[in-house]
Amino acid sequence: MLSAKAEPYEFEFDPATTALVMIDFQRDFVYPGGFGESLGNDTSFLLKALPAAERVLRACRAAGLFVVHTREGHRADLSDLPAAKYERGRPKIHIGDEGPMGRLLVRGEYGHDIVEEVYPIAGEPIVDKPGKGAFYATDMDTILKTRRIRQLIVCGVTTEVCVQTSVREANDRGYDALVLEDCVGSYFPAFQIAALEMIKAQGGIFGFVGKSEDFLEALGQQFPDAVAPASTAAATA
Ligand code: TIU
Repeated sequence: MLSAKAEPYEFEFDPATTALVMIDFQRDFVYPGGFGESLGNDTSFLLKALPAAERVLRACRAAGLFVVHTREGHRADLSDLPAAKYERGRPKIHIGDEGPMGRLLVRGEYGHDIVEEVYPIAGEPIVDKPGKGAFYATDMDTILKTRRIRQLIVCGVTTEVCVQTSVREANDRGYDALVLEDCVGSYFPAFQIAALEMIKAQGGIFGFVGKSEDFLEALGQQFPDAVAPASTAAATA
């Protein structure tokens, strides 16, 4: 069992039963012209989470952790899009409308896919979800339980919407989740802080919050090569 510094107290995890969950690092959220911007948001805030999330992803891959990615989106015929979600926000362009990166939040479109920096590789399932939570109307729980996963390391966007909803769902299904504060992003700086506070309040009411450097330090106790800085790894390769 490894132990990472976290709040409200250290997060204990067994790499064999731990999965890295990368939530919705899609162009539609992190780049201008996508669904996020259609709601009036400044997408540049989300890109801040990407470098640390990429570092964690590479280290987890090198350490052999199970990695799962999620994407929020809908069928091309929008048959799984509730009217309430379609109308919400009264945006100028809706889910399913054509934008510069293809139809907004529609599966198979360029904007719906994951950004290159953290793009999934073979062996890393992608869970397509119609809602904000990673477990609602998906096979996420089946995928994790089949691998006997019990602890989750969570990166992704946005902190107070899909990340928090997914962590709440994970908590109710019996998982322990560690949210890495520098690997999650919000369009709203105040919500970033509040969302993380909520998770770790009341003794960790539905999860833990930590920093990527502390998680990587813990992982490095068992897999020193996996977390070696790029220059060291290149020098020893
Ligand atoms: N709008 C917003 O903050 N988030 C979403 O709509 N989806 C996700 O968080 N992925």
